[in-house]
Amino acid sequence: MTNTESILSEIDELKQIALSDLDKLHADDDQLENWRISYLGRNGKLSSLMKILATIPNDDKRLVGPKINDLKDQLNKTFVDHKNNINKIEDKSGYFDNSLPGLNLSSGNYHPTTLIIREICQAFGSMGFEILEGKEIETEKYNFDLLNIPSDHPARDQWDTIWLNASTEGEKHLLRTHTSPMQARIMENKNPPIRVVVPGKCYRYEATDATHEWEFHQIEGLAVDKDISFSELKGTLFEMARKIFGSDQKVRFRCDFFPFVEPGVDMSILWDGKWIEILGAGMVHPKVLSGVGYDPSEVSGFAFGIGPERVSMLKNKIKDIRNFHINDLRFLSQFVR
Ligand code: FA5
Repeated sequence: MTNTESILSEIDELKQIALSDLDKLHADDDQLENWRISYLGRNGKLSSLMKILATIPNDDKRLVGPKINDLKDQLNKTFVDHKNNINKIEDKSGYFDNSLPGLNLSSGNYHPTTLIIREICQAFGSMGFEILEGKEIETEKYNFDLLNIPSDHPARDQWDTIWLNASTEGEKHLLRTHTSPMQARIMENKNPPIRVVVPGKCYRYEATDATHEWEFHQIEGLAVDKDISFSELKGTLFEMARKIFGSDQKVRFRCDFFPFVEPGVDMSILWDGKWIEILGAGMVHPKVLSGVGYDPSEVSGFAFGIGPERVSMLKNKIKDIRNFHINDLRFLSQFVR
């Protein structure tokens, strides 16, 4: 083999070895720099080839010289690309460092309102109540009229209402001010015996403060059957309070007024030495029963409406109901279940 043939084959060999060596390097560290010095440095392998170039005939130099220059350009470019690639993406395909710590995956939690609604519904579920949901947009008829709240009744003033522009066939629509409209809707579609709870959102056009939101939840309850008495109302709500707050929980019933029940009560629980009201309730008014086609002399029932956010505030020592809506993870992430 002539000197020229030997240098040409050395160029090919060097190219293969250099590229294969570079391909094995996956981190931008000393090894890369060592590769560069070893092949492209002043005393590197490419420089040695240049020195041999001086020893071959001039005619052959024209053939061999450009080949060495091409190799130099190719190695330089491949080196820069390889280094950039390592820096740009941490894609170390084929390379995995088992000793690296794992990535922390963050997972979401249920919202505290969802948690308390589930807990309360579960308490009633264990007493034989089924769970239904209703519509947030209601008609005047179901939100007020069928609940014995006529348009001139002062009780309508209690619920400053968010009326909607949409009206079909003369019916006025609103964002429901309570979940009680579901009482009439359920009784219209079912025959007794009925035992049902209805969780859902309500809206009232009112200023917010630490215990009032304009958008909040209620859980409506309704039981209708032959011979349902007030003592069953008390027993059911007392049992719910014990399931939610503990077996020695004390409760208090006081007279209250809601046009759709007679008699009406509110229930408070003894919490931190104070009586705190958590719900309104009563025996379903005979006018409500007859309004949906039931015979009040045949069936009777009780109904109640609980504010789950208020229950959660007591259980979890939450000072301001507005925390439920401000979407602050420092608050929300405390309710992991
Ligand atoms: C009612 O809304 C009746 N529909 C409840 C009822 C149902 C009575 C069936 C009789 C029979 P009241 O306005 O008191 O009643 O609300 C019931 C509960 O909802 C309150 O005890 C409270 O826990 C919650 N609540 C009422 N207004 C708000 C508000 N603005 N923000 C947060 N919670 C509220």
